[in-house]
Amino acid sequence: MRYLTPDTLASLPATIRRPDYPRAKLELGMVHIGVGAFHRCHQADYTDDALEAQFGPWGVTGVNLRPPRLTETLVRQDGLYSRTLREGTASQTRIIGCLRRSIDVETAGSAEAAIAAIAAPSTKLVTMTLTEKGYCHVPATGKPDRSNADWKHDLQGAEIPRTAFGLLAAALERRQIAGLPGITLISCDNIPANGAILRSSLIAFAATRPGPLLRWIETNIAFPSTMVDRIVPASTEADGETIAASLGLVDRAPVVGEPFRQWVIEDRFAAARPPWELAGVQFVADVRPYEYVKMRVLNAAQSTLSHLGAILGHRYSFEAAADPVLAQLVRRMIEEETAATLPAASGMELPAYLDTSFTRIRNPAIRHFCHQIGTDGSQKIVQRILNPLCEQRAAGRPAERLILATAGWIAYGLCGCERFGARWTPVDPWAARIQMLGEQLGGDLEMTARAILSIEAIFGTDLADETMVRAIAHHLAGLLSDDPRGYLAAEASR
Ligand code: CS2
Repeated sequence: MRYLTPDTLASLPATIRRPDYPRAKLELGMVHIGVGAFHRCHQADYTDDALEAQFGPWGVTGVNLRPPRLTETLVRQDGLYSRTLREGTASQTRIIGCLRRSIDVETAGSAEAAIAAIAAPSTKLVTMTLTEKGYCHVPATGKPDRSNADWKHDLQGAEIPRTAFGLLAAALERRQIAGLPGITLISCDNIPANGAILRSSLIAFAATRPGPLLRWIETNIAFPSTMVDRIVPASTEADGETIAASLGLVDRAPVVGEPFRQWVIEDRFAAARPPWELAGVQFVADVRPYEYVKMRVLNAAQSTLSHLGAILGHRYSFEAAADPVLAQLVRRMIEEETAATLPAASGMELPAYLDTSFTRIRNPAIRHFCHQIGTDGSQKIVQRILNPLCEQRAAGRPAERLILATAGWIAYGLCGCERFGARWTPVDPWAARIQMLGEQLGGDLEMTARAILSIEAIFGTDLADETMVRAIAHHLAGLLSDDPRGYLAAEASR
């Protein structure tokens, strides 16, 4: 079997687009931490467009602190991989070339190569996709979680860091000692004010180290916040096979996403950057309105459809979105409740943005498992569901459907309990706690709701009142009954 490599690039069918720039001359100017499917299909796709529009020193060094192992995939293909966009039966594939180097910290047994890449004089910025929980923050407050096990591990000065903070602190210290200029750190994760959260966690981490590092970071590093958007499920074996058939070669790191993409970045840089605006990236003074709308509409719809969808037996989010009961519930939640909490974001006005979001989630060519979206829900529901819920309640406006969506997440977690049928094993930092509460208290749903709502790291302090307890317990009884569909159908039309 032949594989995708620089040597086999020329043999690809003519319909496959290849990097249209002198890749061999591409210098390394950026590092990306967390090379997963989303990075490969989003930031790297934009960077290849920018390189084609205006060639410059913007090659990427990819760094993974944990699996997936790049040594088994991208390293063997010299960083080349295919990205395919699918909508219905249409599909379009290109080969991305900007990843010029890949480093696996775990496999290397040392972070030295990654530290050296970030500390290199030619490096101007570091982008990252760490997932929500990679920021080691308390979801409800955004503050660093000093009890986080990986964070504590890295504070000991571990050889192989488990968090981006261990790696960044070591690399930035090296820059500071060498008298090098500052750089820009760009979070590309779905957390509100992601630049501010990245900054606050990094500052808290650096504050524990002796010397001038903390002050150096404060004066030399820029942390623009960003809104990133493209639906990109984890690649599957079936994707690999279909793509191998269309390439006539095996690609060990294919990625499949939807055609839609958006990237909005706060215009605040410490050093040069790629001309991403030539690829359609929006540079704005304040990214907040864009991230609020995206997380409270698109992401909230995905999470609610996935939690409730899994309970109704749907496998994929496109199936859940095509279920009339769930679609009606989610539409009404956003139109009648969330909409009142949305700031004005240019080009993202309702109802058009909501319609587009539904069309995107319903794309049957994007097979996004409900359980993938349900993963780490405790880190997602705050910005997607709980913040608009708190705002609606504080303003004395309706919030019933946001409460139902909250109950949906809790019920999704309780489905892991023996008592409720052990239907699946939720993957979430809080899964064990919820499971324990469900097993111990599940005979009394009000007690269960009260105990779960008082987890402050998720719910803060505004949602643990008796009105919420009763409403959530009522929904749990319906969602965990023998007829959750009947329950939701009645709720949808109420
Ligand atoms: C999804 C997101 O898994 C999830 O949490 O909701 O990955 C979503 O597909 C992206 O944010 C879309 O931009």
